[in-house]
Amino acid sequence: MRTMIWLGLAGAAVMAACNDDPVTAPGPVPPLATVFSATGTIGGTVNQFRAILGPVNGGIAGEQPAGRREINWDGAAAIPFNNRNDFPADFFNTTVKAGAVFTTPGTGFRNDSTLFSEINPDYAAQFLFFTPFEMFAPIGSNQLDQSFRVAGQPTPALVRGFGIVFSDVDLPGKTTIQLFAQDGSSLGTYSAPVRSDEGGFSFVGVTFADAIIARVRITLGTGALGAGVADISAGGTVDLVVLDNVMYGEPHKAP
Ligand SMILES: [Ca+2]
Ligand SMILES: [Ca+2]
Ligand SMILES: [Ca+2]
Repeated sequence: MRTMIWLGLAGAAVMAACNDDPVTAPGPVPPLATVFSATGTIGGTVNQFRAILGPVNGGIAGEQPAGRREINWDGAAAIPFNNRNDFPADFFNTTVKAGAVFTTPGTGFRNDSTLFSEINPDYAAQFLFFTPFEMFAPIGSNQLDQSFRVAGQPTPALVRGFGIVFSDVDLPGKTTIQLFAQDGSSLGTYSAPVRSDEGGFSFVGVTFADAIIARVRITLGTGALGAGVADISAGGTVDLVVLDNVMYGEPHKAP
């Protein structure tokens, strides 16, 4: 297991001031991010991240005082929508009340139990579920956004941490989560490390002291899944990446 935890100022490009700069008042101090990152045997880091967010609240409707929500994509309620390209974007706030809604510039979402082999048979040799047997990906794009709601309600919400398990990160710096505050400002972009073993899992998670994350932009490698699209490790030109468990702090109503 390779685990890395570091503290950083969210979204801050730290620059030394030139000596001849005019003296200016210091700007607002960006919030301090704690970043968790692992590849290979990631379970220890994932459990550490889960523990920091707190016990899982499952699909309990309404705002809970503390704890986390976690989507593993494996529940029976998703079965009617599995292995199709029209998985409902609000499923995890309406059917399962977990406070998560998704958007994508692509054409839809897929909750898949076949390692995406029904899209392309070679994908079964690339991807692996972290929790059996379903994983998730957008269709027609390698990008999706997750935003937060008070569980089961349309009310926008904020979370204090967000982490995600990826499968088959082949290129450095291309699979990322970018966190955004309620005012749309960036709280930083954080990369998942390249896969280091047969399992091929990568984890990145970020926490703040307070619930300040309104939206997360998830970028999966460098290309979208497709029948004629091979992964870069299988003779293709793009790095294909899919996601499994998504974990985040309890969504609290935005002020
Ligand atoms: Ca799963
Ligand atoms: Ca690969
Ligand atoms: Ca890949």
